[in-house]
Parts: sequence; C-alpha cells; structure tokens
Amino acid sequence: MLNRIDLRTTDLATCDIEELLPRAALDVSEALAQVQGVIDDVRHRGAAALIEQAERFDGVRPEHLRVPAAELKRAADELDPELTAALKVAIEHARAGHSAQLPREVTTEIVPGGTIRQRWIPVRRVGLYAPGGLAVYPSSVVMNAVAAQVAGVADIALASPAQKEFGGLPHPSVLAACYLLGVDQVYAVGGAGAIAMFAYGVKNADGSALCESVDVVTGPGNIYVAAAKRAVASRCGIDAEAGTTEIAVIADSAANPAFVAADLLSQAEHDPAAASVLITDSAEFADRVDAELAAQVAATRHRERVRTALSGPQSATVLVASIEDAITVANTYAAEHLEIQTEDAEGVAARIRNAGAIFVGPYTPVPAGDYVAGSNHVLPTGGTARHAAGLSVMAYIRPVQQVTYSQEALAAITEPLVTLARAEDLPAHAFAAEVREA
Ligand code: HSO
Ligand code: ZN
Repeated sequence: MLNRIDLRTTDLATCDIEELLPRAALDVSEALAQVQGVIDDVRHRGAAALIEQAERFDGVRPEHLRVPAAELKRAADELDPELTAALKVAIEHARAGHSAQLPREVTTEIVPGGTIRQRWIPVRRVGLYAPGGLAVYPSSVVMNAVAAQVAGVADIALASPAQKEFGGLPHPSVLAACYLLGVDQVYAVGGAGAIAMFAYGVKNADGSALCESVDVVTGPGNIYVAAAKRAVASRCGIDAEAGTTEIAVIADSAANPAFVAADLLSQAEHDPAAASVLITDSAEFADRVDAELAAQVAATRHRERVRTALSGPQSATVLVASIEDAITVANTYAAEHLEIQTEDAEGVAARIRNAGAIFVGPYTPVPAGDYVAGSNHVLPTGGTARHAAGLSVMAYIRPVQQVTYSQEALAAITEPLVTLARAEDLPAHAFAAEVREA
C-alpha cells in the first residue's frame, strides 16, 4: 500500500534528501487573495458581514453570534457522561503537562546593584479557533484553551462555525468542552471571518462590542483559516500553521509491525491528504508492516480515506542503510509527529533535532498525544518543525526584561556606555549617563 523509496545505496551526505522525500504541497498563499475580501467585509460591516458569511459558507443563519451561557451549560449537561469523564482526564493531564512549560523568573546581577529580571508576561486577551466540518475536535479545544489558561491569560474567547444541524450553534461537543474548561465567550463564527473578528474586533448594530479584538489568535483550521491568520499577523500574534496531519515512524526489525501499522493508519484517518511515512533499515520489516496495513485497513471504519492517504504520493516507506541514516532522514523530513520504535529508542530520540513532537518506544502511540498524554497536539506540519514549535504556553507569554541599576551600578558601566555612544555619534545617549554622575 505504501510506496517505497529505496535510499539504501544513496549517499545521504552528498544527495539532496529533501528532493527524495514525499511531501504534500499546500499552497496557503493562493488562498490569501480569496480571504482578504472576507476580512475586509468583517472590518467594515461587522456583525452583519459575519451573519451573511455564515449563511454563505455554513448554510445557516445563526440566531446568536455569541453563544448564550445557557447553551453552553445545556451542551455540557447533555454530553455523554463517558465523554465528559474523558474530556476531564484530557484537561487534567494537559494542565499538568503545560504547567511544566512555564519558565521560571530569573534575576541576574550583572554588576553589584545592577540587575536584569527576566519576567514572563501573558498577553491579556486571546482568540481560539476550533474548526467545524469533518474536523470537529473537542480535544483541540482542550489543547488550545489549557495552554492559554496555564499561561495565565485572563480573557479567552473561542470561535467555531455555526452548524446547520445544530440550529446555527457550533458543534455541541465543542460547546461542552468550553463549558468544562470555563471558557464562556464562545462565538458561532467560522473560517476567515472568525479570524478577522478576533484581529479587529466586531461591534453589534447598536454600537456595543460583540467581540473585542485580541492580542493572539491560535488554533487549527483549513487553508482559508491558515491564510486569514497570515493576513492578520501584523495586527496580532498567531501560532504556527498546523496543516494536514503527518506521522513518521523510525522502526527497526525489533519493532512490532502491528503497532507500527496501527500508528501509520491512525493519522491517515484524519484526511485523504494525510502523510504516513515509515523509515526503516529492514526491507523484511517493511514487508511485515505492509501486510499488517493491508489487514488493518480492510477492517477500519474510514477505509477509503485511509487507503487514499496511505497510497498517496505524500506517504511512503523509506528504506535506509542504517538507523543512523534513518535519523538523518527524519531530521530532514521534520515530521509533525515522529515515533521511535527501535531497540535503543531513547538514544535515537536524543539525536532528533526536527520534529513537532517525538513519541518514544512501543507503548507511546501518537493518539496518546492526540488526547490524554498531557502533551499538546497542535503541532507544526509540512517541514516547518525545522524552525517552529508546537502550541505551548509560549504562544501566550512574552519575555520582558526588567532592568534596575543603582547609582553605583550605573557609575560602574558609564565608561563603556559613553565610549560606545561616542563611537555611534550619539552624544545624547552618553549624556543620559553622564548627567547622573556624582
Ligand atoms: N492528530 C491531530 C490531532 C487530533 N487527533 C485531534 C485526534 N483529534 C493533529 O495533531
Ligand atoms: Zn490525530
């Protein structure tokens, strides 16, 4: 089912590995022109534009753009108790995982009496986006909201498209997740319009605020949401683009082919364009994974979608000469999710530089991270893990340096300060220090 790319006799040190690897092409820049009209319309006509956009794109006229509190409670009350319990575990584990990300404030004495205090300050208000359509994921609501809450953001709003079958409200599982998280500013607004609403703020017809503008917008979405986030990036902060899901697995012949096949299949279930890549030094193991895939795909619920994803050009088995080479290939590919299922899994993991998140050992499947492992599942895709990071508290806090010098401490740095100011022909800079000399 998976295409094979045989790099066993290729010299990875000299070839362009990137050229040889499978990769889905997603051109967000083309969608940019299309979303600009939607954004401008929201800026100029506010709530009226949002209602028209819901009719046009979601096929329903929402009665309330801001979801009434009673609807949030009702969704939570009517949610399957098992799902409620599972969401509570997801929230609790994510809170524990994200609390560990909070950096400590450190004060460094540079000269006696002269200190730099490294503060971490959360932004005031954020807008979270939860997609609708095929991808209604209450788990993504948890990932976004918990990261913002643990970061210390006081004011959190969430938008999700109005759904026709739910009378113009967002999906009930999204509303219930918001209720459980204590997020009470929820909007039945979808797509690029939601991103514009967050970036610029929107007023009601009577001039009152429907939604105040935010400092940071995060959350996954389709290509139009991604394009809209790019379009408003000079106005507010945005998170990394999380596009179509991808999983890479480094496995050797000691791995369990049924486990590896199940994990490759799990992410293929998201989307026919999803990428599943096996990187192995054993052709025999690759054959065993193929056989497992054939059996597991035949029995899985979304088999058509999965088959399309696994046989597409974005998915493959990459055969390499050694696990050493597998590490090189994985670092070049920079997968959203990278599993290590090899003998010395910890040792291999330690040498991974580029991945959205790393899942180590046979009992750490990606779906653990998707739901309840305590990590965040909003991760960089399309090779952007080379420079970008997954969603974390860092998306919502900023380091701010607080500088405090006493008279003596300033005196101790005045000489080099004045020398540098003169060298840059900025004598008023020098004077600000000299005027304080005793
Ligand atoms: N694997 C997806 C997240 C997700 N999985 C949500 C299930 N629900 C992207 O990391
Ligand atoms: Zn998933």
